[in-house]
Amino acid sequence: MKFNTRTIHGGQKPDPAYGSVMPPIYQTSTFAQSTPGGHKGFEYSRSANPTRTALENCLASLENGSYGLAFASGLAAIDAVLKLLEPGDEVVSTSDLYGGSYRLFTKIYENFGIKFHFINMNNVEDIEAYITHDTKLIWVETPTNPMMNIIDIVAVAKIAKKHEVMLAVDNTFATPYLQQPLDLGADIVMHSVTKYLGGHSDLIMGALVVNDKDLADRLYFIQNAIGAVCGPQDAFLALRGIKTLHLRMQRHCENGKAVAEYLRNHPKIENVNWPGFKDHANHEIAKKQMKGFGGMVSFTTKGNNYDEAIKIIENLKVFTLAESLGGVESLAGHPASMTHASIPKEEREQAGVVDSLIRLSVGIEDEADLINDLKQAIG
Ligand code: P1T
Repeated sequence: MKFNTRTIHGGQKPDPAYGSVMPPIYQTSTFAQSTPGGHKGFEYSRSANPTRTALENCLASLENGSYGLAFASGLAAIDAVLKLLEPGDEVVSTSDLYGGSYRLFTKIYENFGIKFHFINMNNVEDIEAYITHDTKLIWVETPTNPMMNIIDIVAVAKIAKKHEVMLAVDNTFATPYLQQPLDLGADIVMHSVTKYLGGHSDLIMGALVVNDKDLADRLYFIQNAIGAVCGPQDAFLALRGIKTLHLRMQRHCENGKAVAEYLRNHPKIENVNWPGFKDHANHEIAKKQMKGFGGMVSFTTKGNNYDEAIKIIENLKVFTLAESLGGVESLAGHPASMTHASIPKEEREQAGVVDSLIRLSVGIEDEADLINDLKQAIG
């Protein structure tokens, strides 16, 4: 089946009980057994729940993977990957990434003896300088949050294979509609389902998809042993959201382009970060590994003027000032004080997350309303 069909049917068939077309919300913690071990495939909802299983199979199908696992949040999914590691292990990660991922790495896992190297992966060869015999994981976010850098997944995968290091890709910004990291050589693809997959800003959820059976078994063990799973109601909402992923992403890409181009031509705007621009540092790689450039755009005000940035954010009317992204509605954020506040200022600014940076999650409203809103807000 083609991708657009799998968003609707992946992992789902009419429910055997009554033929319900949508997977029912199996709102139950446990399942009756006729004799110990005598059950119909489900025992206890932390271990597995039919609504969650339908979602996990759907996610695996969308990422061209074999095994999907759904978690209580994106960070819970990342946490499960890190639990594959042991004290003394090392991780090489992108330096420009979601602040919460950085916080989990440095404030939780460094205490457990894991060492992280945060590096600029624009030149993929630079990664090799940080790989030691203790390196177990390369963590890549692409496009990066919030600078929209693009990392060459095929090139990183080659390095990972050469050194027998696992490669995980946070595919939250791109979604499997635009980019399928497992096909490009990644071992694990991770999502904050909260964002484009859910698509309606009505749930918090994370996911992992892998191809390797042994890796899937280890992650399943962690998922069940730790218990940071999503509930059946949220699994249902995610399944419903995913059914329009392909349509929404088309419009996100169109509106993202229109907004990026508008901002770029505005005299009061300095830099606009969007991988669709021909002069974006890694535009060619984006073109190679993505089907489109997405709906995320970030920009700075002329002269890096912080007050001007705050004024714009406060003036916006159609864009809502809020954390998160990927919903049908347009959101604006101030990474330095919101999503990336947990990264020390100096490190943050080195990655480009300066105080005048504004991040937009361009929604699927009418393009003219979005442009007019920016026009009146920037003045
Ligand atoms: O919020 P949660 O579902 O736990 O997902 C964490 C996460 C992981 N990876 C990326 C790339 C993300 O953007 C996020 C969450 N990001 C935001 C809340 C944000 O506004 O950027």
